[in-house]
Amino acid sequence: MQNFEKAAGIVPSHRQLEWQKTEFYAFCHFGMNTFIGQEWSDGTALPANFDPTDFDADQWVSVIKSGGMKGLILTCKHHDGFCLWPSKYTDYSVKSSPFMDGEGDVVKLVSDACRKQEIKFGIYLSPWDRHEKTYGEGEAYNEFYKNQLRELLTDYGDIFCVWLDGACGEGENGKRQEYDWAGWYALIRELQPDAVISVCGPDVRWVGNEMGFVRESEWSVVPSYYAINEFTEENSQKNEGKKFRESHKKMVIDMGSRKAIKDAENLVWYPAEADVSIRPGWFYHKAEDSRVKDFEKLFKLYIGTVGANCNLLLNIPPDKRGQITDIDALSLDGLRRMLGRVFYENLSAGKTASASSELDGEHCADNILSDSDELYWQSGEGDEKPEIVIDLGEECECESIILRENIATGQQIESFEIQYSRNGRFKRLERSTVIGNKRIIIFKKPVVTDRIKIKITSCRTKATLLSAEIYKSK
Ligand code: FUL
Repeated sequence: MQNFEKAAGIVPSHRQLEWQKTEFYAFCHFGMNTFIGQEWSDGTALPANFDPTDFDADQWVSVIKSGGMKGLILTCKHHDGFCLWPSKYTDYSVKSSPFMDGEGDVVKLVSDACRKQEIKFGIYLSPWDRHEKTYGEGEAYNEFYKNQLRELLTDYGDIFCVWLDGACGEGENGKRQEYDWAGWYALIRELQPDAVISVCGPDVRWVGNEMGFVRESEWSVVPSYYAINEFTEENSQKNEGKKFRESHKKMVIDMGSRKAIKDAENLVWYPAEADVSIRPGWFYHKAEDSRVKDFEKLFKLYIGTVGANCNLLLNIPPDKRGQITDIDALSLDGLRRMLGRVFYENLSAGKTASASSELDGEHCADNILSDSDELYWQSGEGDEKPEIVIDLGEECECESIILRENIATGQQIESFEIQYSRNGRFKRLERSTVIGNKRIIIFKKPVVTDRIKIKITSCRTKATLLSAEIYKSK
């Protein structure tokens, strides 16, 4: 069996599948840096600095929900080591700060707000810790880190993601800490078996840059050496500074094509996530209030990530009050409205579809137009270039299409075309590569037609589609 056939048989775990459905969720960088105007403070800033004047976690979650996001990941501890919860294992935390007279617990307040407003909650716990004195001492730090993980994974309800950052700015002459990744993973699996372990972890792949640049063909099945932490760490941030956030030069562009995986010994399901900040920095800085990405930029970012088989983790940093500013909130609200306008009317809902082949009656073409997340179409044996035609019943103006593969049974489609019928013949409208969880294509020009064809020009061992939606904007 060739590797591309093996790749076609690799499927996501249950936790990866659930994570993939989350699609678009928020990062909240909040902590010591928020108050002292830095991105990477060195762990010496006094806890007295941490003093939000009007903290309101419910407001964070309302704003995040208004942008259409389905989860929130909080920087419970960033590189400076300052903890947003009263950890028993250090005094460098909220309990030594003026916040709620040392009685506050930001992790509790935020996780409660997420649960109340029904979005998922995840944690970021920086492996690199510039405050903790055991950092660099091997076992002692690994135990300290485990203890902190245990606190966060037992006291705050269900956690959907543990985000392990590969960044370290110690440099060659700095402290060197060998992380006990395997021990940490085992603990995460034991305490929160449904949580994905992202970035320096086995479940979710960092796309490779912080600017939302996504490969044209983002494969979720890749050689297993991309899931080794050294690979991620090597490409992660090593110095404080914005240059890193604006570059994608070091990225491996072809990770998953037939050619790229040809000689790989092992293949894994390792889907991509893009982390991007709504502002130039990850933490809030007043001076960047005028540089918040507007809704049109966010829209492009959304289409370019979520619409290219890559989940989007958008950072919205709360300010010194402990709230998300109106500027960021306005952009998010604008994004949701724009999505509502562009994908206004699903012209294919309730219509019919036919295919060049169907595996059997349970995998019929009409399934792609149903609302169900279980029903999907699968091509028949031996059909190497399957086609599926959606009959809209009447001439309509079509502006975009959203396609989803049934990734629960693997990622198969390598390339496809969208065609439209004109005077009884099909003409090519768009060409694209992989689909995966979602491919969104906004047509270069709207077309008036009564039939749209999805022509799969290359697939691995079969083709599946979970859904196809054809839209007209408002
Ligand atoms: C990077 C960190 O160094 C940044 O400060 C930020 O937390 C980003 C999400 O990851 O590696």
